Amino acid sequence: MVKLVLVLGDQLSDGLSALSHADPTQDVVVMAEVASEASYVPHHPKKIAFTFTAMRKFAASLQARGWRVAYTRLDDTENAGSIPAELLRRAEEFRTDCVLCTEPGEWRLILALRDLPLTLTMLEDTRFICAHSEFEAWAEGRKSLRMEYFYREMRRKTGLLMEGDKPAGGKWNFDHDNRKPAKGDLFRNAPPEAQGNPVLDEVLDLVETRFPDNFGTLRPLRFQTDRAGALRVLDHFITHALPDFGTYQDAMLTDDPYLYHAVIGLYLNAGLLDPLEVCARAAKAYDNGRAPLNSVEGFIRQIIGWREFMRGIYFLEGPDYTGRNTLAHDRVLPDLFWGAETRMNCLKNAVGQTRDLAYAHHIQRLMVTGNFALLAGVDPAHVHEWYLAVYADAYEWVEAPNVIGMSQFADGGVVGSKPYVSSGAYIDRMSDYCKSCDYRVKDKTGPRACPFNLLYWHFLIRHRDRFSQNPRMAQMYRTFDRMDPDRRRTVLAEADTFLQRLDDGETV
Ligand code: FAD
Ligand code: DLZ
Ligand code: SF4
Repeated sequence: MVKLVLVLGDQLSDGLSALSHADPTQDVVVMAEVASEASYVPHHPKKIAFTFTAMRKFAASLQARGWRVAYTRLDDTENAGSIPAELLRRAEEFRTDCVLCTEPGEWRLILALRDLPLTLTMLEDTRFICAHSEFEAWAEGRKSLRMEYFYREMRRKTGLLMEGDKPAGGKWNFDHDNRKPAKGDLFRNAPPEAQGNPVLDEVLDLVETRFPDNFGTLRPLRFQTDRAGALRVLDHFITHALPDFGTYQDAMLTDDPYLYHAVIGLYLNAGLLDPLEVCARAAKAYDNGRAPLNSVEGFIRQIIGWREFMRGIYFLEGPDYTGRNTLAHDRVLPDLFWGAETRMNCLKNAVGQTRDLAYAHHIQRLMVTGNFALLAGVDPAHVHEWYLAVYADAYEWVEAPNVIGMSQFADGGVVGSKPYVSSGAYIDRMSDYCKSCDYRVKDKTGPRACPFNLLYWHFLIRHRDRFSQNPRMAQMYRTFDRMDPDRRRTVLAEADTFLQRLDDGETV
């Protein structure tokens, strides 16, 4: 019997397990642009346009290689509106009840597919280095799951940067050499931008018409939308940015959104690049003396370490993970996240860049927007929805552990051993934001005190019972306790006032 081979918008890989297990001479690939996927969160228009364009091009490349592809466009009149409904429609059309798919990256869709009244074979997603069973075996019996130990296993497994059974350079992790601030450099080479193409132009018009109110600037869209383009971005990164990636990976600059970052997350997650090929290219640059170990190790750790670890956590923790709220935070996400005016220059920049590019790098996500949401006590479900919507690389399997876990500590410490919080001093050290801000980062109290300075103490004191015994946080509590009592009262009272103004919708 003919099989329907489902290929989702983030499964655009020639080596996809569902495709490898199908027969191009008789099976039918099903791909569908559907309202349910395009609107379960208000995705950034660039993300929708990237996804649809890449889907259309991938479908064309499959057809060129002899596959029969049943492709549904968003505006097709018979579009059934969701992936399960499209499968049912195609099952009737092709008189079959057999569906072959690769496991989707979201519980939501996995559960919906399992509910279908069709015979479904769901194959493992082999585009990842660590299978679910392997992660479960690694996690079994451990008191806490720490990325660093998992990462070492992945180094051993892949042989990347290994000299026999020892790590290259004698250490697993070279972060000690990293984390320097960066200076503006007019000659820094940004990732190659794609020019328009007819497929993209058509999709841009569609997205403009169908999603006029979504947060984010649609045009110009300069992302690559096929594998050849994604490979060009990778080449560019390896040659021009990788050598400095490690040193400046935590730096933030107003006029340079990309710095030395690869800007490949969206291509990796959509399936246009393969994580092992990316890491092999970086390792080769080290072997050839073209990039130093601190950068190459740091980069490879992000991919075989953090990326795989986050996926492992998402599937290990189960479908309720996104609803966790250990710190019982319940503030509504402030409007400034959706572009409302703010006097905080760091947030204005990180959110503005996100609106324009559907991109922000890790430290902007973690230490600016994430840090602020956590310090202000925003409901992690709102924060999760925002991140899932606004970044072109956002899919729940990787976004949720980063947001619910790493950034908001809403999972109570599954991902990280302590919350990522900081006062304004960290942002000042790593960026050029503070010097153009209405607030003064050196002011701890008073009318122009940096809100991060106030909220930092407010957060720690709100959660004293939970965190004061944490050995990595005890010093912060000692610092607070050594402050003059009047000053302590003032800091907390000013933080309360700030939060009240935030809740009242004032421009803060
Ligand atoms: P680079 O800095 O050049 O890093 C190279 C690659 O390493 C990335 O493309 C990515 O594949 C991987 N990587 C780096 N850090 C992580 C990490 N913490 N988790 C998983 N992979 C990582 N990444 C996503 O892919 N999708 C998300 O939705 C997402 N949401 C995030 C939300 C928050 C609050 C935080 C703190 C981080 C999030 N990240 C997410 C991780 C990271 O910020 C992005 O992967 C990275 O910014 C993508 O840009 P880049 O390709 O230039 O990355
Ligand atoms: C992100 C996205 C969007 C915007 N639209 C579609 C779509 O119309 N059809 C589709 O197959 N996939 C889309 N995707 C990617 C899916 O949301 C993604 O496959 C699931 O969330 C699982 O990770
Ligand atoms: Fe952000 Fe505070 Fe610096 Fe302003 S002073 S940019 S609010 S950290």
